[in-house]
Amino acid sequence: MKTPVKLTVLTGAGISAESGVPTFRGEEGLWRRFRPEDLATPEAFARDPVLVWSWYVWRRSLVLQASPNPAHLALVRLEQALGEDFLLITQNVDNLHRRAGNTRVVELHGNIFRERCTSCGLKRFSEECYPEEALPPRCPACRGLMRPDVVWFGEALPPEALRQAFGRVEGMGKGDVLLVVGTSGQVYPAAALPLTAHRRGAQVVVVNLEPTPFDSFADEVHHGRAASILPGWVAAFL
Ligand code: BV8
Ligand code: ZN
Repeated sequence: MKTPVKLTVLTGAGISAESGVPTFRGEEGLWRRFRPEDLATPEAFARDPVLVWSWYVWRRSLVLQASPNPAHLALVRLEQALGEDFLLITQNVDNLHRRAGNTRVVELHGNIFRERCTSCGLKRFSEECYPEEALPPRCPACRGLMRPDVVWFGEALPPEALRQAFGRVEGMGKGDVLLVVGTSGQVYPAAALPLTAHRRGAQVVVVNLEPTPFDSFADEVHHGRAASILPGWVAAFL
């Protein structure tokens, strides 16, 4: 067994593409049909909570029909082998990493199956794909407006998730590895993580269908589908 190294993974929508969940910026991307400012912002929700909820209910139904793919399962094998030396930081809100079996997961942008009350802050886990007439859902405690517990554009990321993610990469050193899978590197602050890791001397490995802004400084770049590349990469790493 090699000397234990810390392996951290950063994932984006691309890792779920082969589960049938559309990415954000690909040709079939979610944003193609809708403009981000129309849906994933607090202003959009204030303007039309039913429209925004309908989009999330549609995405919940898509994700519930999806299953984790070999790329998700390869990351479970990494966690099983590395334990505390493993951490998974995801931008995805589709809960597929947890459904696959990962537990050491930092959700930078929240979770589409969690919702919270805009008045009293109550949070609950729900896979409910509410019918139109039941939107927007009301808080069971105070009847306030429930919202998806995800981070919208212009909203701060959850402080605890930020602390865990940036604390992890800032604590990296030579020999540590950051594996970056399925992200276009357009959304900040998540997109700042790989360069921070690189600057701390960690080895950066990119697995993505298309070139990314990280390719220029990455130690290893694999262009292709995560579900085809990751199982082999993980087997060679362990
Ligand atoms: C913040 C949750 C500050 C919701 C998401 C200018 C104007 C306005 C704002 C900004 C600006 N400049 C910067 C900003 C800030 C903004 C931002 O970065 N905007 C970008 C677009 C320019 N960021 C924010 O607003 C963040 N908050 O900065 O707050 C602040 C601070 C204090 C106090 C108050 C405020 C919040 C950002 C979070 C937004 N929420 N999601 C929801 O999902 O509905 S972001 C959304 O994009 C998803 O989370 C998604 O994960 C994320 C990133 O996208 P990717 O995951 O990378 O997906 P993408 O489709 O882009 O790429 C997929 C990749 O996979 C592609 O490269 C493709 O080639 C590849 N791929 C495809 N198939 C495969 C594959 N790879 C391998 N295998 C395959 N099979
Ligand atoms: Zn409430």
